[in-house]
Amino acid sequence: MIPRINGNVQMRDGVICIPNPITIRNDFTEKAVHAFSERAAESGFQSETAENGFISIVKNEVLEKEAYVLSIRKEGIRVEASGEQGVIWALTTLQKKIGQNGSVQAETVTDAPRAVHRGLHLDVARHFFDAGEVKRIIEQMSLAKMNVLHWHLSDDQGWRIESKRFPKLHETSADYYTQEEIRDVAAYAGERGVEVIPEIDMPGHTRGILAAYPEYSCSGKKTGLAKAGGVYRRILCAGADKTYKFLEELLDEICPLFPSERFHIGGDEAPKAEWKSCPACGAKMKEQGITSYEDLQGYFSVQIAEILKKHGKRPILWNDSLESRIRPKDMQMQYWSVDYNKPSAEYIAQGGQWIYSDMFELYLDYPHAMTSVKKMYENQIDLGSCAYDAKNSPLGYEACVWTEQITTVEELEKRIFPRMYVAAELAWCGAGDYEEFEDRLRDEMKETEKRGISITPYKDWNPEGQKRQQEASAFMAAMHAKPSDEEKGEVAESSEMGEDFQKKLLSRFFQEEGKCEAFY
Ligand code: TNX
Repeated sequence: MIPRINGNVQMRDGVICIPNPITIRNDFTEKAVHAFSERAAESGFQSETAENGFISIVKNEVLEKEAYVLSIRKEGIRVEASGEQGVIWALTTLQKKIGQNGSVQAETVTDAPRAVHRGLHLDVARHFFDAGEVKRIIEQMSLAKMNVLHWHLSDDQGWRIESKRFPKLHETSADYYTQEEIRDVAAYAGERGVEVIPEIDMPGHTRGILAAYPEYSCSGKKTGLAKAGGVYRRILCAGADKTYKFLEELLDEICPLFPSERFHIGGDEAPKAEWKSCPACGAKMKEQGITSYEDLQGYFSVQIAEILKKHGKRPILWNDSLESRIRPKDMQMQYWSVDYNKPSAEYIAQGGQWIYSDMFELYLDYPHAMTSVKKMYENQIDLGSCAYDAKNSPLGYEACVWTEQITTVEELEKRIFPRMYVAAELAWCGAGDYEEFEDRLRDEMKETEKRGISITPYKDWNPEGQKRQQEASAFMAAMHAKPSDEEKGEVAESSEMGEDFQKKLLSRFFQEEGKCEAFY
């Protein structure tokens, strides 16, 4: 089973046959047992509520937020938890333990996660995956006790939310979720213990917005959706008041679709070239006494955070945003890039809340040649110059799947499975012996395949030698392909596109021992 129980299992005598129908006494809301009933039905078990249920689910306020005690005995099964997520994880454990023949070993399981944030980031902007496909992934996450889907819903290549207020947004991008679908996905996730955090990336990565409403860039000039990955110059204008008014109306419409109390506002890779020659940005800086373009981005983020606050939400930002001294007070930071290590180190040392998504360790768009199962599992959270200890350790792990190069759901699933389960294990119980973990992972993947999910076959989990070199180089070349003539002027002057950068990146991936100086 993945993840391993992070507590203890006390074996008892006997094997218990699960009755059909399963009767449940439940102290919580219907939501807490809904996924259980659906999954049970798939294996031919009916379930119904009853005062003297075979399964009794009781509130135990003493337990930590997601912790549970599952006690399986002849007389019946007892689940104790303080919150709904604890109930969901207990019932998930139970379901995974029930064998083909509907029986389960008598035992008592005490379990709780080590990290509060156990996430998957899914980019549906570069390539779109429909609501049903997203739900399938959410179900696999829940079975691995992961609790956050970070849904990257807009980027240079597309905007994916129906907007009644600004319909050109979804009309321009063609592939999008209706508001009803979004509510449905968030509710489905909620029943599975998964919080859905939307990301509207800004002020950079916004051609999805600007292709529909170019008036919110500095030049106001027409632009199209990006056709390839990369970093683009065209970004939102941080000087014009009308940009903020637009974003306020837009967020007022979007925020209520998501029950989460967090909202990711991106903030990564925002080239400042256009701001530098924009009179409105210049005037805003003067008015606010701002002296750097990084701080102007900080000012922008603070304005957005104020809008979120009205909706009871706090912002998450990629760690690029820490280059600014002006920051939303209640933010959380998501660490992906070592390029911003100095401010990240300071932020972490000061006790700022953060999520670990190091691109060298947790990027699932990268092939196994770069991020193998074993390498992920053996990750030690080494941020080079960022010293941290238990007191300011991350909220948890989030594996990221970006989709510039991923066009079909089969490819998407192969990138995610089994590696998402490595992140789930690290976040729930931490690493132990790799061989032992790998055995469990192989069993787990058999179950995942039975559910019709595409997985990367075992032989490709940890590529070695020539094959590894080739696979990694091919991916890098595709990722950093030269822009088309049409797009050339739109691409940011960034070292990240150059061959030197690719070489540096690859050398970091192929560095088996120690760290590559260039990056720390
Ligand atoms: C960097 S990670 C990005 C994304 C790309 C990803 C590709 C981050 C905050 N920005 O825009 O998709 O690399 O791996």
